Amino acid sequence: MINNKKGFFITFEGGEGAGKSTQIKMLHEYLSNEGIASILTREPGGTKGGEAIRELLLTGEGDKWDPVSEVLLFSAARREHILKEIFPALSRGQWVLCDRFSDSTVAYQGYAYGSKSVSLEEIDILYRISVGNFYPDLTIVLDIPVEEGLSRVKGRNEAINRFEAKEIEFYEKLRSAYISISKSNPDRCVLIDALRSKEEINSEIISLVKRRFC
Ligand code: Z5A
Repeated sequence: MINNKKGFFITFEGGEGAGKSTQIKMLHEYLSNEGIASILTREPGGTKGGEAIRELLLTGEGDKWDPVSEVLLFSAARREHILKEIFPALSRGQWVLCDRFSDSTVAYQGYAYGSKSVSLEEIDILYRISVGNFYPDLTIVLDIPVEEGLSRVKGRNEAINRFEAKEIEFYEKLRSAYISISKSNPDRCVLIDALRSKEEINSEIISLVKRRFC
């Protein structure tokens, strides 16, 4: 689906409050200081339609959507994002830094819902329909103990969304899912200990990016 990719595609993943938004901004600033053009985007979102779908997905009651419906909505937002933002930026030679991407679908809808989770085969079929045979160049997975991540989210003093008011078991399954995804994709994913200062994590991410791409 993209045959003139010039930039790199880096995704940030992890459980609640792991520090993805903080770290993605720090990397964006570092790249800009180095003269490397990058765009910072997020899922669900990143386009007008994607942001409208985000509003549908994040607001309301926890059980507002069936897990399959959620995957369909995330996939529709992802297709818009890929076609209208991510591929064009990569073709222009910009790097794309994305706050969450398809591993979130696998971790949240594929594992964390337990017996109500969507099968990984179905998630994979929808990925191929909405994105095709295209994957991030690097996925940074921030790992943090559940209690610490949730306490950071509460400390932010912002309204909580549908995914931030689940039972503790949900977040434990989520953490295990991210560890398992990282182990299954060792060439693409790097698991990073997020229970450190923002600056320590940032410097590990910069070293990693320099080793891989510079
Ligand atoms: N979702 C899904 O289910 N399926 C999918 O396919 C996709 C998404 C794509 C989007 O929410 C939701 O959609 C998401 C999964 C679901 N679930 N939730 N919620 P979102 O985009 O609104 O939120 P998020 O991605 O989950 O972000 P977050 O976990 O709430 O936060 P974060 O980005 O990981 O952390 P942060 O905002 O950078 O930091 C949190 C606080 O901690 C903040 O006050 C920071 O200043 C502080 N912080 C950050 N780093 C540190 C360190 N190192 N030390 C101390 N304090 C820190």
